[in-house]
Amino acid sequence: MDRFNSVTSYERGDDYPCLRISNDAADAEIALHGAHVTQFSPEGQSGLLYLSKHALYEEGKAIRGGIPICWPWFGDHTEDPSLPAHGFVRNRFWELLDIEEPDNHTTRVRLTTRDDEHSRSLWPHRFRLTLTVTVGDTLRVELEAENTDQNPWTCGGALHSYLAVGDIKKTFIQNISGLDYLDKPDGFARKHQSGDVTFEQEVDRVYLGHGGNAAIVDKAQDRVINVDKAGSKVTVIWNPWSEIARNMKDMGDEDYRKFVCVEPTNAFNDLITLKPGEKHRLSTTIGLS
Ligand code: TA6
Repeated sequence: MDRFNSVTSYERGDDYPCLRISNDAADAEIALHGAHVTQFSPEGQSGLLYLSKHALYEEGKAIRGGIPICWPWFGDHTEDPSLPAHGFVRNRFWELLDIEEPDNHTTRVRLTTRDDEHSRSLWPHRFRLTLTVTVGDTLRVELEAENTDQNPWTCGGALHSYLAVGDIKKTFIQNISGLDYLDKPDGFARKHQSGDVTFEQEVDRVYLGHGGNAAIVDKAQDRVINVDKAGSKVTVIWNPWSEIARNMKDMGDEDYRKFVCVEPTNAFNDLITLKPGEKHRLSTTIGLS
């Protein structure tokens, strides 16, 4: 890798390359596996992303925490549940495309992946993905999907962001009120959200018609994480609560208290169809307000 002021590369274990970014505005880390942003801390702040101490750093396994890239489908595959949950691009190494340092406060890293024999055995289409990660006062992550095939195809996806909070029981989410959602623990029953989203049990909800911002109010740490997005009309909010967390081998038993996922999503009534040569961009910007 060329020399950059704010970026160093390192290996986490054998053959598991990662990038560490440290500029005047923030620190961040990205694993090339899954083009996965695992950490982001604005100067003087504790991390805005939760990362499990038990996360697995192995090819083919998604990292628990940070921002997994779900693509080309979200959740279970609708026709074939034997296919990997949340698609396959979070489970493979991506390539580093380039790095830019426009000023001392900003570092931009681009990573890419495309179809190959293995991907076409899971999803029979040609594509190119480019992830642009911009580390500054805020963290911006943009996933660009391009149809490089001869025919149109349809995809879903999500930026499955694990946001760090001091205590989920003292956390609520604003700017979601008034929307309908599909409640996964209740068989995807359609319900209505009145007021802020609060957490007293497992929450796994698909909010429909949510095109804008969500504010995660973290009373325990007295801070508000702001999540803005573009290219998505669905937001998934997830916290597994105690029992599911206990059964996840890559998460500590009490870790459900330390995060909430707020996920800019393309799924359900917001799937994306691209003709040959067309592109779709799904992005999130995460910062403190
Ligand atoms: O986004 C919410 C969700 O789809 C949940 O239903 C839950 O299973 C979670 O993602 C985690 O999925 P994973 O495959 O990363 O364990």
